Amino acid sequence: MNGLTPQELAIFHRDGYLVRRGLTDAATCDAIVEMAQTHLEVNLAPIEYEADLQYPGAPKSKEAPGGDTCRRLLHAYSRGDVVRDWAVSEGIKQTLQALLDSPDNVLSQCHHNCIMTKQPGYSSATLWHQDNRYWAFDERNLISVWLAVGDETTENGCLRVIPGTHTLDFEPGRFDAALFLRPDLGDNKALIARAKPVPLEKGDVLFFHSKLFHAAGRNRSPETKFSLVFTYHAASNHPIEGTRSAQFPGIPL
Ligand SMILES: O=C(O)CCC(=O)C(=O)O
Repeated sequence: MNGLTPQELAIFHRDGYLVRRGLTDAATCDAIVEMAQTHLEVNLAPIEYEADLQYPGAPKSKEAPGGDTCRRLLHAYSRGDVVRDWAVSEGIKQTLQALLDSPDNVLSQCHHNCIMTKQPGYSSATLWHQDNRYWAFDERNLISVWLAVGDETTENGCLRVIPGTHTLDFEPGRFDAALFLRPDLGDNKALIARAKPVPLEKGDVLFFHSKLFHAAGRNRSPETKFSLVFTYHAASNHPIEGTRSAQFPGIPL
């Protein structure tokens, strides 16, 4: 039940992502939401604020209206047993063994490792990017794992992906200074026209390749959208010493 079919494996290699529907039970999702809400209420650090990043739609500063809106609760792995148990659970472990074609895999505490808290009102949009644009490993072959602890729709800002882009390499001129795809270029417009939303239901888990281009809109619903996100890599794919990717030890699965 935790393993993958050959068809699912082929879809991941073709598209760069795979959704496993209902991989996580509702009680676990509810417990993660409850924990995240408590941590939000008491501003339990470390937190990344919308105003820190200045993505489109973010408050102009910490002092502006909505300036204290949390974008992500960081260091999710350290926030509670329910999160830790999920991150190393059999369903995650076995799926990654198949997708990475590796028996031994590791959770990176340095990247993602967060609970996204996309809030109504002051949440921002995330432009088109690859997750590994600032990461430093022997190989650009990592997988981000995104648990929908509630339903994710285009209205509340679910992820959008451009299928198959994990296999492409682009010249630096396609990107802006922050390594987002420049939306003004014709070639980028054609690529972005192929994008698909990835709506998720509570308990669904999205696995996506670190080179897959993805983006997301703002939350236009009245409720906060919480998502738990971790990044994993094969034990044989090492972070480069001295970089942010090697700042904290990996957690073996
Ligand atoms: O939910 C979003 O805005 C997208 C987040 C994202 O893609 C990221 O943090 O890498």
